[in-house]
Amino acid sequence: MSNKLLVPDIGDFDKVEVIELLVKVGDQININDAVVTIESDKSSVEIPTTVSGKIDSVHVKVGDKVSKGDLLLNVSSLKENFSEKPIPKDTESIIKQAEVVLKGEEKEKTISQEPIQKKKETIIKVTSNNDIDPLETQDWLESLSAVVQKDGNQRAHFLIKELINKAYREGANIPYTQNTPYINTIRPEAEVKSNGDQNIERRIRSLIRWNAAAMVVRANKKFPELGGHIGTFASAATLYDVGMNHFWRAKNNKFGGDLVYFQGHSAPGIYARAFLEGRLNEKQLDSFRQEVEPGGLSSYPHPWLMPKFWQFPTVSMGLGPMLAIYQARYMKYLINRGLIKDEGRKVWAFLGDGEMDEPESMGAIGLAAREKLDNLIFVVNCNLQRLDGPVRGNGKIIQELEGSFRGAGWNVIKVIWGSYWDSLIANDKTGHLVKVMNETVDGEYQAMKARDGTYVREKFFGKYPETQELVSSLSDKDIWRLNRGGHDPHKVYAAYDQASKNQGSPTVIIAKTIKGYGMGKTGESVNTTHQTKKLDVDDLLYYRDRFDVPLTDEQVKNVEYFKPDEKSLEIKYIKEKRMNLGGFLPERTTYSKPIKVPAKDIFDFMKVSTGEKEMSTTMALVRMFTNLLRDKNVSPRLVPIIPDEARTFGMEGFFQKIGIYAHEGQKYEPEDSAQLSSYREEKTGQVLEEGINEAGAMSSWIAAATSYTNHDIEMIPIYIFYSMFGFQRIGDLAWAGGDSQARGFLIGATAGRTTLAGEGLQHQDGHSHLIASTIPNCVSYDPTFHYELAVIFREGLRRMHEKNENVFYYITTMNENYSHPSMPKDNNCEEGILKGMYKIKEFNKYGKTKIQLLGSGTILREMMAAAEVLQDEYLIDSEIWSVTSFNELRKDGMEVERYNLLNPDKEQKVSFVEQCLGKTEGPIMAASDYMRMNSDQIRPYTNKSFYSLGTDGYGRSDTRKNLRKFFEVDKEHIVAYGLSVLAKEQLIASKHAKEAIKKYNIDGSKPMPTKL
Ligand SMILES: Cc1ncc(C[n+]2csc(CCOP(=O)(O)OP(=O)(O)O)c2C)c(N)n1
Ligand SMILES: [Mg+2]
Repeated sequence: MSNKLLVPDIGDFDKVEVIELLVKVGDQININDAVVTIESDKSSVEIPTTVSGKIDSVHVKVGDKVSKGDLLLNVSSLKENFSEKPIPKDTESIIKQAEVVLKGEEKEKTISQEPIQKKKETIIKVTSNNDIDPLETQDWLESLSAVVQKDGNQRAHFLIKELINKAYREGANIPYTQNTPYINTIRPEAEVKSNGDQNIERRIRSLIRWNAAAMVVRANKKFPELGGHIGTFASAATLYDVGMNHFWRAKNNKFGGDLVYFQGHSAPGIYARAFLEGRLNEKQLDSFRQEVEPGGLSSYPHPWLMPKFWQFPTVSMGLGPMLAIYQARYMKYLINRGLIKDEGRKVWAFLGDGEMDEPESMGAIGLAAREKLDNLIFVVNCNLQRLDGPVRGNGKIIQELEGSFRGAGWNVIKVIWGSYWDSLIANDKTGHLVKVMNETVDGEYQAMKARDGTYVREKFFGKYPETQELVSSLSDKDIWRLNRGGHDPHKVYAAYDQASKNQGSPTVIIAKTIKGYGMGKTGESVNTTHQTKKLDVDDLLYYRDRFDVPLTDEQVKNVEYFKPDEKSLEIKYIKEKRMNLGGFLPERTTYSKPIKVPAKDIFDFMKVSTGEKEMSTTMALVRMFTNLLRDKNVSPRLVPIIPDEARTFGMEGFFQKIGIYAHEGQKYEPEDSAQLSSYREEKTGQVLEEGINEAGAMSSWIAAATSYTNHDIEMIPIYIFYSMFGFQRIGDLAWAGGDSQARGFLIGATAGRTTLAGEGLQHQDGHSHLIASTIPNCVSYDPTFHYELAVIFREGLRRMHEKNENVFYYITTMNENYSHPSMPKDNNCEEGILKGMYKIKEFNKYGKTKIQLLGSGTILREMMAAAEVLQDEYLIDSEIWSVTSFNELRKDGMEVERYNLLNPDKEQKVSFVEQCLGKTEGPIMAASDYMRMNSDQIRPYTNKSFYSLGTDGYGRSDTRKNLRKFFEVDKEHIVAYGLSVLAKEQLIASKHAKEAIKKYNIDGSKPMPTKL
């Protein structure tokens, strides 16, 4: 039986070129095997076969242009393929879902067909048919109607609100509202109790509190400039301790480990616990914030500085919450793709209430709910204060957060009141206590904790006679002891327990605490708490007494640490608890295996000329990926990340080939299902299509780029973005990526100030390489030709994923189409590409005057064109250098210069720039599609005269030609400037330059583009 394989629907394209034949006559092929690669001027896509069998004949060859319906292959098979053609997976699941829905509808119909009791017409109608006592319902509704008629809507609204509050407190499942009353979500009766020894845990916590404060105070006694925070951890100690003792499971050889994002400036508390656990010693605590000598403890969680300890950099506020959300999503991605086991691991993120004001903190909460991230738990420490003062003096941060998170679909657990409040709330028969709780604003709550019990009785309970009465038998001391939920280990335990068991949605625990808890008059709940880093003797004595730390007055005066004997109950307990949970935390380890990079020849096709065929480097990159996806080692590890720009970059072919990750699969038949590049979502999909969300995409990239440590699996994330919306948009995340020792590729596509012609000021990037250069472990390149890209990319794979170097790559690719030459045969070419420059062409016709032309990215081609004009019209020789990375050249130059200055008596090293240019003739002129500062970076590392051209100033939309003219980086300007440079160097007469300026209509009086 013979079947024909035809060109499928390829969308809007017609006459598309065949660039690769992946099969030949006689091959056995199976359904979905790629047989041919076709390429339009925008993208290349593989065509998979829809028939299986042996190939009888091939009807196309490379270079042919094909359209929908053209014959590709004849395939002979044993059976009739059409009859055995399986229903596509998507269609099958859609049919199944439709059946389920239909069944559901039938059921609903049968219920609704039951006789409905005729009711008297009222203003409000009963819609539920699950009513067990319609008469009673009727009474209630009639009462309500009467209220509406007699006292108006407002009164009705009030009564309903009161009813809901009452119902909530009785434990009834009430309908959705934005907020619940200002009480704990978990009723005391429903609290799951901890099996921990509360006395020992309190003693341990007190010691951690003390040592955390002591390390900050001691550091500042030595060097007052060092700083540090006491108040934040003081407010969060219980929140951390309960997690450490009972919930957070460490990574070990049996389990992948929970991932905890610690609030940055609570670091002293985490160190103080590690001290009791025996992981850090006194000397190390004494080197808090003194990191220059090895062994110092970093100010905040920085994996770069403490690579065996910290896992996640969090102190730039807002990054922690966002990174944690995408980490949890990435964990599910790995599970759904079958790359790691589902072990029920959790991601916990500790956040400040002030931090929640950062747009990034709340920016991705919708995604967390949508993706049903029940492996994610946020703990917001609501100590009601930020750095300057109250977070919401006039409102209630807890209620505000509750509303936002509930609205987004999270499971919200409020932990507001400690156990001492339980009986008061239970006795609040009139509801006045909850009323005061609801009415009191955070500014008042804060002020109360800065005062005393008498003040609280007066200001809080004194508001209504009913509440005054409620506490009449309590002393002021008792009132003062009424604790906040976040300081009550029982309440915190119950919340963590419920959060850990929650399914189908992420959880946020909103815990109320006191900033500077236990710090007394100078630090507790006062506006200046955040920056209190010095405690005088009286404060220290108070702190000791407050937490019963067994130190003498003398020891307190010396601010000594306290660590019980190794055999003490406390130390045994703290270690035992951690051992039960699998080990210590935080801890950063790596057991991933390197990825074997593909053989060099996988990129050979990029080392030969494209001939007449023109393409952009963005397209060359997509071609390269298509090839990489055929490498069995690399393919499953690739994580393509795109923020809604796949079609811009010609990557839509990936949708069908490797699928878009969607945790629920695809519940609909895509509009373009018949097309080759159909929008295919799948549970095991590989592409992370992030939508218009660069920060989210970057967070995904960081999660994947640190997969080797957090999930012990080396992955190759490739995040492709509009270069302008890269570093400049998410620079802080990129910095955090560097700190995290991320490994992966960032691709700034459609790059360059003049390359992206029509898009204008906000799209045209002329500086991303400069921002990239600020990140020490970011290696960046601006290649021009496809073989440069191939060499750079393969080396990136080798360095990062085979050799496990902790660097990441930033590569710009363009959307300008041109033909690409073959890779020069010169043996040093590859080394030059990687080090940053190599000679690509030389004009030596006249042997009189010479200039060195350095070009980068697409401007290299302007240089090459200018060199021809210089030779043909002005008899000037030149050498043209392709500069793939001014950044890499500068790094080398700096290092060499430093070495030479530090070793004046030794043989002086020569920078790579000087190795290339030192012995050449003539001045140097460099240009790129970036600001002059880009090429100026190497100016100090050569002794020759150096001039640069660049695209300083705001971009604007126009044709590419006009833009290059405007920014003076087109071939005409290069010629004119080149002649001027030679005249300045007294190598030719200035009249030549003047003539060229005139000839090319260059207006010498035009202001600098930076001023236009
Ligand atoms: C992006 C960013 N902006 C500013 C800061 C400086 N900063 C450090 S802590 C802090 C206040 C934090 O308040 P909150 O989040 O409520 O934490 P708390 O200490 O109260 O637990 C500020 C403004 C920062 N670390 N990151
Ligand atoms: Mg705060």
